[in-house]
Amino acid sequence: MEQILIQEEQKKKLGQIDSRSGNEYEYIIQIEQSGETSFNEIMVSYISGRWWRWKFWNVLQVALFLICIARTAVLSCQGECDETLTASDGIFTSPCYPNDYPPSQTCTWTLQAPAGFVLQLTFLDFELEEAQGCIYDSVIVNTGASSVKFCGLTANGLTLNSSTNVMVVSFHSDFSVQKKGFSISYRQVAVALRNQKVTVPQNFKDVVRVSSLVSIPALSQFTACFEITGQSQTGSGIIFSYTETEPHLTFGNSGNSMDLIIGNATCPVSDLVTLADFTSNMQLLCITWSNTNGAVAVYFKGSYRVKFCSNTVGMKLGTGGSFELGRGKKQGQNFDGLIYNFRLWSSAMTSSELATLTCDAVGNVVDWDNSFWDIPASYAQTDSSLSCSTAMPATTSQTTTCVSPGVGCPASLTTTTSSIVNTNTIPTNARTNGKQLSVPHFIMLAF
Ligand SMILES: [Ca+2]
Repeated sequence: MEQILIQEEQKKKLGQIDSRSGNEYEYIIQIEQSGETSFNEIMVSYISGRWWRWKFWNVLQVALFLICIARTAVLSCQGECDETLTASDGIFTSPCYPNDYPPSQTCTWTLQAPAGFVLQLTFLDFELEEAQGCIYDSVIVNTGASSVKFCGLTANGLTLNSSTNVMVVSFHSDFSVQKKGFSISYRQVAVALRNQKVTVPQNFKDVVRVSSLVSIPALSQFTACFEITGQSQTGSGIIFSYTETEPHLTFGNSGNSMDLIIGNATCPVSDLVTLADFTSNMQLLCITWSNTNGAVAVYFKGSYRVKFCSNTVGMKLGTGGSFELGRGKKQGQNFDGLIYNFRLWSSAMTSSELATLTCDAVGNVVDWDNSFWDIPASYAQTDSSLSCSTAMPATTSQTTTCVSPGVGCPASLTTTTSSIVNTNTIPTNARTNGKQLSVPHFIMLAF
């Protein structure tokens, strides 16, 4: 027979765990087997009754902690609520979208574009609690010239343009009734080509060219000025060309040397400028030609160099051709770099004229303006640091200088806040919830 003897004196006090919880004891239990003189010892723990109170207290704390964690997880979608967005395009949403936005939330997104650009935003999705005057939940868009307030479903699908390079979108929710909120896309829109530089296409199928709406006259002399940047390169690099049925004017390196090619006459100009002269710093380059004496001059980095190519005397460029950056006829021959502010005049400027030429001097044949160029959008890069970047117009109406579609011509700048008001025909989605039932609306705020 076996028996268990608990020897109180052998109990080992482990220590008081908590003043309110009691003590925990550990006992040595000796198992005495009859007929044997030895004892087997095992350890058991004994915990006094007050331990349960201690346990409850700690479980409660853990539970509260877990509740807190869960709430934090819910609130975490409020992150990045106040932001300044400077990317050229993007999307932002209300907190927790497409789930309901949190109650009592206030957010502000400041869309910031470089000088010379406006911002265009589109409500991809929009649903807020609806109320007369949007007094509960609202989105306010400050376009610069005015402020427009939205709630309900009214903003869904709308596009708004700023009148300056800053646009502020504010969101507010009250304590009750939440909806899924909104998703808004935005993009910076260059007002003028003067704010953009252009990559010379390396792809055969892509062409940056003067618009076919521009009639290029017969030229017996010309001046072409542009700013150019690119890594020093060897091999071929055609910078621009004028093509009728055949390339009739080409400037650049066609593989052997830097040449100005007019018709079938080649004028080597490597002694005036080479591709290696072009660096990552954008530099003005002008090249002039006159058929009276065959003078070819290059103005680059402030120095004017001229030579005479008699084989071009009497040549003439015909009308009706296509003027392009690069050559666009053969893969891999184009200059690998960026061109900005390309302008063409029908006369050969003198060195003093070139030295005093300003970036905003208008080319009388081709100017650096959207109305003169057909530029695939992916080849134009906005850059506020360009030499002739324009200041932001005071109102969007000034953007009507875009006479033909181009990368810098905003597609729908005529969408004004006043026209939006008239499109307000979306049915109500109001809920009562103890609040006043209302009709859909949005509100113009005057500053
Ligand atoms: Ca609400």
